[in-house]
Order: sequence, then C-alpha cells, then structure tokens
Amino acid sequence: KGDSGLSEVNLLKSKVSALEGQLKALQANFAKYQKVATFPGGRTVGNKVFKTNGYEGNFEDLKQKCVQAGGQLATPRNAAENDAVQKVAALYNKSAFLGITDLKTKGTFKYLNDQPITYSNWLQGEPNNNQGNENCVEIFTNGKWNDRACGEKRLLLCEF
Ligand code: GMH
Ligand code: CA
Repeated sequence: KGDSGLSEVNLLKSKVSALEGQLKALQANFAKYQKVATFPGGRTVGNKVFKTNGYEGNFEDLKQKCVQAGGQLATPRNAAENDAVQKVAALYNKSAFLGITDLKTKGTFKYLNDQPITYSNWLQGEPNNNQGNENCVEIFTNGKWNDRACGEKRLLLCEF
C-alpha cells in the first residue's frame, strides 16, 4: 500500500495543478466578459450586474423584457447599488423604472417578490401619488426616486 499511496498523492498533485491552471484561465476570461457586460451601459456591484439596452417602454413591458432576458427590473437595495443604477441612467440621460411598486398594497412600496422595501432614495416630497395614479417608481438621472404612473415610458434597466 506504501507505493500505491505515494502514486495516488502524485496523481492528485497533478490534478490540483491542472485545476489551478484552468481556474486562472477562467478568471481571466471572466474578467474579460465583465468588461463586455458593462460596456458601455452596464455597472457591477459585487456579483450584481445592472444593464440597459436603451429600450424604452411602460412598466409591464420593461418588467417582462428583463425577465425574458433572465434578469429582473433593477432593484437597488443600498446606496452603492443606487449609485450604479444612477450612473447608467445618467449615461442615457433618461429616467428608468425600478423593480418596486405599490400596486398590491397602495401606499406601501414593495419589491417584485412582495417584500416591503428596506432601502429608498425618494426625492423630497415623494412619493406623492400624484392624481392618485402613481404606483411605479422611476429613478432620475441624479439618483433620486419618484413615484410615477406605470403606463409612462421609461428606460429599460435590468439587473442580473
Ligand atoms: C406634482 C407636483 C410636482 C411633482 C410631481 C411628481 C409626479 O405634479 O407635486 O412637484 O414633481 O407631482 O411627483 O410624479
Ligand atoms: Ca410622484
């Protein structure tokens, strides 16, 4: 068993070494695709990618397009994520709809998973439910939020 134990160790060493090489190549290729994903209309925060394709539509249209692409509407959950979303909106000089509404619970804004929001960046005086018809949330190019009618057309901004 002595010899076969040694050769097993050597076999494992060569396998670990091969995996290290493959991991290094994968990391380099991953770094390249991060650049591809964020040029020019994307930003990353941790493992989250925010991205637009320049399309504009109403809330339901945008929501569906993000899901169809394998993501969901951008949902900034902290200041760093809000900054990333703001930068993409500013790049296109357009407001975007977020993945937040009070459609089911008027007056209480929730994520698309029905959980109440734990971060917000409302403009002073918002949300004001203007004309009793504002159940969606737009983010302005300065990063501030405003409740807005879901039928308005805004920039598509998804997260992945
Ligand atoms: C009203 C006023 C404005 C405000 C808009 C906005 C619409 O027209 O209170 O000052 O900017 O509503 O909230 O979504
Ligand atoms: Ca409003």
